[in-house]
Amino acid sequence: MLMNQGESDYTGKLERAAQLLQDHTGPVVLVTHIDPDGDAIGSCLGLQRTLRFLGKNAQTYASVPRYLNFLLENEDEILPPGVVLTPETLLVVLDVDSHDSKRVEGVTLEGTFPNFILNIDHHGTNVRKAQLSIVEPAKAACALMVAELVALLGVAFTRSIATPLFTGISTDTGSFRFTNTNSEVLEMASHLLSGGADLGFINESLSQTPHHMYRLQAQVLGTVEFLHGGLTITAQVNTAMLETVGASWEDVESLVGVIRSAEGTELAVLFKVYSEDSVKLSLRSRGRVSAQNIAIALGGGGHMAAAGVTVNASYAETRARFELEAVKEFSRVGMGSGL
Ligand SMILES: [Mn+2]
Repeated sequence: MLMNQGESDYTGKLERAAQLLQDHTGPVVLVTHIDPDGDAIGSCLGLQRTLRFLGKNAQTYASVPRYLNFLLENEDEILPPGVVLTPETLLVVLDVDSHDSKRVEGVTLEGTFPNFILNIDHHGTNVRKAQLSIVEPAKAACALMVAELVALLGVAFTRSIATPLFTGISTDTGSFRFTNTNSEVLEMASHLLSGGADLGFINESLSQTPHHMYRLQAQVLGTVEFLHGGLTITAQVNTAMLETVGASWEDVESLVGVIRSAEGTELAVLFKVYSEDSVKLSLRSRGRVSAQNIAIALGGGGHMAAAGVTVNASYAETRARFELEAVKEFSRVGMGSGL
């Protein structure tokens, strides 16, 4: 694979990170992004357990969503956001740009960055301003990068370490179905399974749909529309729908996955109408168009296959802006004729 200059020394940087963590005697604080997903929590837990195995004082601060609680071995394994760093703390920021203060959760970093920061991330939009930024967009999951770091630290994949890392890789590859599922992903998944990652436990724990979700899905699926000659499927969800069925915004994350399998579509978009002037789009692509390009054009970010953006405008205006950018993206890849 051809890599650009900044990313050509991935292994060297990972080795530096391993050395840094080995040598560090003070506390290690791990944080990740807001609305943490399986990759975010899995990366933190995999690294935290590895560091504790090495005798380090390592602690994650994050808001664990209820559906990922099964990964925790005890209830205070991850503490709520709001840590105050001491000068001797090494800060590890996973699965998010350490310098994106709106997205980093757990610690307040606005303006000042007094501590040494190790940033491990696979988002190409990362500005790479940490003292050690390991950013590799070609990696399917941050948990894959952490697993490679764990191997460099010489720590074996036990059930306890492998299970969250496997969950992270599984989450960001859509259970090994997205196009980012390459041989490297499957090889690492194999190593993690050999180490005791419990695939059955992970998948059964992740497929525990709360009863109200079926009623929420009925409401959201009632809003489905097909645009762009059937290339795009959209749906929307708003506060009133959530209130009707007793659901929360946290419940909504998975719904874009429900619509993305529509026959003949290339793009799936779920509009989360937070208020009169705030709408979040969750975009999914099957791989021919870039969800990331559309999200970036609207002020957000993400990956080719999965991206998101919050637009401060009405639903109607947000939707109009989205449709414009989607047509541009379909045109860019030669699918725009007649749209
Ligand atoms: Mn990720």
